[in-house]
Amino acid sequence: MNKEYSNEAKELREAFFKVKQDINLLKDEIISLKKEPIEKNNSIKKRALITGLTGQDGAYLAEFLLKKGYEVYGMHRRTSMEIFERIQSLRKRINLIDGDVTDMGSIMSILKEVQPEEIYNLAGQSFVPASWTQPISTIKINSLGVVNILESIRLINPKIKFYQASSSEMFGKAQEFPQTEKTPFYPRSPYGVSKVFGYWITKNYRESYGLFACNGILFNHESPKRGKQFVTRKISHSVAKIKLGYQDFFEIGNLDAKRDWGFAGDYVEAMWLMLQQNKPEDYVIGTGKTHSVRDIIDEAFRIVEMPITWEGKGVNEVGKHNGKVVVKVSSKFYRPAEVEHLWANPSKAKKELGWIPKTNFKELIKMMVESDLNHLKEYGLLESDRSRLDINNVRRE
Ligand code: F7E
Repeated sequence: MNKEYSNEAKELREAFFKVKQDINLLKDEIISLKKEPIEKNNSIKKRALITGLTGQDGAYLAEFLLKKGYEVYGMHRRTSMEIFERIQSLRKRINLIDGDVTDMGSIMSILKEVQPEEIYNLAGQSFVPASWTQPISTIKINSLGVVNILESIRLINPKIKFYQASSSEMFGKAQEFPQTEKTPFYPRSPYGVSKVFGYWITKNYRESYGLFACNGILFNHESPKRGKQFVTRKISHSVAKIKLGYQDFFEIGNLDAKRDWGFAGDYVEAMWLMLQQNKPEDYVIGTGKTHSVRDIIDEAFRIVEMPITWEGKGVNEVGKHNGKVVVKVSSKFYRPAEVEHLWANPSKAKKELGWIPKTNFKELIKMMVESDLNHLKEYGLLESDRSRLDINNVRRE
């Protein structure tokens, strides 16, 4: 069912879908404005600055803070191609500012201009495999970026509350199960190492200068807005493409890696709650349940009514539906050092923040697969997706 188009037809088709998408986004914006009036009791509007606004978490947090009545400022790095896909429907309600966490001067001017009460540092190089190919830039953004913001806060207004996006990747080769705020770190990638620095410098500025600075140690959190290179979205998108006949199979790495997977929309509330406490502290945020990559694949195919069976071992393992291969293991997705199992104990967050995740694993995978199916049905396979398929019709990421 692969559709072929002439170049002109392709351009027209893309333009048509773009207009259709813009109309739908406008509709969404109107619906969300009608449905979700800003919470009352906000006579004085709080001002929040989000770095990394254009990422998955930035989009959910901006939406959350707008509903709370905040004035939201979103910092984004100016690039030749601007990516505002995730915040399209909120764009008119957010103040966008050019800035870069690796450039302390730019942070200082933004703090002077915006005068935020709260800063959420979500900017980062977040794709773990890219941290082996670009370790230096990963460290510049994920480690030095944090100290640039903390220094700017210290020099300009030490009353600003600061949230640091710390990561369960810091536990890496986990030293105990499940992991709590007290579990020692053992990072397994330059990404994990860069996040350990971010964690400690945040804690250190809290202890050295009395800053209200918190680490949210977030376990994997996913959504339909997740980048397609991360395993959950890679699976939901591939399964939707297979179901609709755009692709025959997809390739995957370590099937047995286990993570504590939750919904990003639930996790941004925990970020906000941390900054509303009387005392700044660090919190583990996760669901308390783990599943393997294989579980996600089984569940995603079950949702589209294409149950699969597994055959073979290691790199020779395949997943089949009705005797046809739909998943192949490939060593090119293995990591130089793997994190085999992460499992959160979010008791402290539950007790002190009153935070509990609302979405379970099955609901999360269903939400992601259905979103990809609906998007593909409405817009077809976009050129940007097509170009990432190689001659074997396999996504290379
Ligand atoms: O991999 C395995 C892979 O890339 C999850 C980031 O948000 O969460 C995320 O990091 C697991 C790993 O996320 C493929 O080996 C198998 O064990 O979805 P991921 P991640 O590396 O856990 C943490 C908390 C962060 O902080 C990060 O910023 O899945 N896996 N096969 C695969 N992973 C990918 N990407 N692609 C595969 O084909």
